[in-house]
Amino acid sequence: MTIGLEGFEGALKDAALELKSINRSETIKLVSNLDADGITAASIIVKVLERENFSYNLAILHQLKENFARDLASEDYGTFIFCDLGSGQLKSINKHFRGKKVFVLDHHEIQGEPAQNVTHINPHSFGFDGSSEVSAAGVCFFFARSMGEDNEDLAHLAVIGAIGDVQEKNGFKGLNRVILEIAEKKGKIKVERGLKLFGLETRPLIKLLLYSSDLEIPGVSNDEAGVIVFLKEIGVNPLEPRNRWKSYYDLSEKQRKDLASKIILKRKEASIPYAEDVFTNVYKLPGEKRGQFRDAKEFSTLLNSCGRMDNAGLGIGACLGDEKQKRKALKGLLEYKRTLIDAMSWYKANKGDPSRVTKGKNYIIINARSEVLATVVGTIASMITKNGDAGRDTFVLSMARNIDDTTKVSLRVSNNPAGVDLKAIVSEVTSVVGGEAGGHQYAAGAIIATEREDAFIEVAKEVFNRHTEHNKKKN
Ligand SMILES: [Mn+2]
Repeated sequence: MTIGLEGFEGALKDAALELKSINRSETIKLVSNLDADGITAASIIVKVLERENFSYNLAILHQLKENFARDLASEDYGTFIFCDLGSGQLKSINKHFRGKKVFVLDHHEIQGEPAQNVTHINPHSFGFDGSSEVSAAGVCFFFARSMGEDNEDLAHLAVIGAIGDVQEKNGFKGLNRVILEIAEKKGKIKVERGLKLFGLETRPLIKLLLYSSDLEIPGVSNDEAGVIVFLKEIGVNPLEPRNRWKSYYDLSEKQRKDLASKIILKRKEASIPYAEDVFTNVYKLPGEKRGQFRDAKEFSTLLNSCGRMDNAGLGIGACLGDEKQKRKALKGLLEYKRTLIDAMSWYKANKGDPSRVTKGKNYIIINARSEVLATVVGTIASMITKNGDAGRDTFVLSMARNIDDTTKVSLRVSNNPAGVDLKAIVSEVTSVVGGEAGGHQYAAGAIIATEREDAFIEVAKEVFNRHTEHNKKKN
C-alpha cells in the first residue's frame, strides 16, 4: 500500500470501481453510527447510492458489537457498507460476513486485517490521523468524490461530521482542510469569525453569555445576575420589541463589535491569559435561513440529538435538505433538550446520594442505573465538566443501563488537559473488568455487562487516583 494522498486516492478509486460493478438489482445494506459523524457519513453514502440508482436499506447502531455483526450478516443482503464503524471490528466482520461483499469506510483505529471480501478504507492505513484530521464523513466524502466529481457538492456534510467528532480546533488540518476548501469552492460553506460561544444562531443572548465557560467572562459566565448587569452596561435590551429573546445575530454589527470588546475588557481586568482570544471560526451554510441549520456547529448538535433520540433517519433527511424532516428534527431537538434537562435535574437531586454519585479528589462518578436514558449519559457527563461541579482536570464518569443487561459508560474530563487519553483509560478498565471500549482522546465510553458496574467503578477509581499521583510528581 502506498502511504499518503496518492495511496489513499488509489484505494478509493479501486473501491469506487468495485461498488459501481455491483448489479443495480441488488439492495445494499448501509450501516452507520448514531452520532453526527455517522449520520453525515450515512447521508453522503445515501446520496451516492441514489445517484448511482441503487436501492438501499439503512441501519443505525451505537457500536458494532459482535452479536450485532452476527445478526446483520444473517440478513438477506449481498453487499454491506459500514460507515464510522468496522475498523475496530475487522475480526468479527471477517468471521460473520464470509461470502458477502463488504465495504468499511471508517476512521477509527484499525484492529486486525480485512479479509479478501472486505474493502477497507481507513486514513490510518495511509499515514493520516483519523482522530484529528478526517472523520468518517470525510472518508465517505472522498469515496463519494471518487465515484463522481458531481458528489463534491456533499463536502459541507463532511465538515459537519468532522465538527461532530471534535476535529475542528479553531480551524481544520490535513484532509479536513482539503474538504473545507472544496466546500468553500462549491459555495456550500462560508468561513467567518465569530465569538467563541456556542449557539450564536439560536440561543437567547442571556443563555449564550450564561453558558460561556469555553470563553470565561468573569462575573458573567455561570452568573445569571451578572449577565443582566453586563447587557445593561453595553446598552443591549435582551428582549426584542415583540417580547422574544434576542440572539447574537439580532444585534447590529456595531453592537456585536461592542460586545466583543467589552468581553475582552472584562477578561483583561481579571488578568485572564490571552484575554483577546475570544474569536473562533464560524462555518456558515450560505443556502440556509438564519437558525439551527445555518451554522455547521449547531447543525452537528442537532444531528447528535437525532441520533440520541433514536431518530437518525430524520437527521439524514435534514442533511439531504428535506424541509419536512428538517422541521421534525427541530421538534426532536426540543424533546432532546427536555430529556437533558430532566437528566440534569436527576443528577442535581441525587448528587448527595453516595449510592448514585461518588466524588473523589479528581473525579465524579455517576451511576444512574435505569433512571436516565443511556443515550444521554455522555452528554450529561460533558455538561457536568462545564457546570462548575467539576474542578479543573476532573474526570466525570457516568453510567446508565441499556435494556439488554448491558450498561453504557461515558468518560469526560474538564478542561481537556493535554496528555490525558480517555480512550486509553476506558480501554485499561475494560481490559480488567470486561466490556467493549470506544471513542476518542476527550470523549470515550464503553458497553459493559450490567453486573460489572461496581467492578468498573472500583478499577476506574484506581486509574483516576494514579492520575493525581502523576500530576503531583509533574508539578
Ligand atoms: Mn466518527
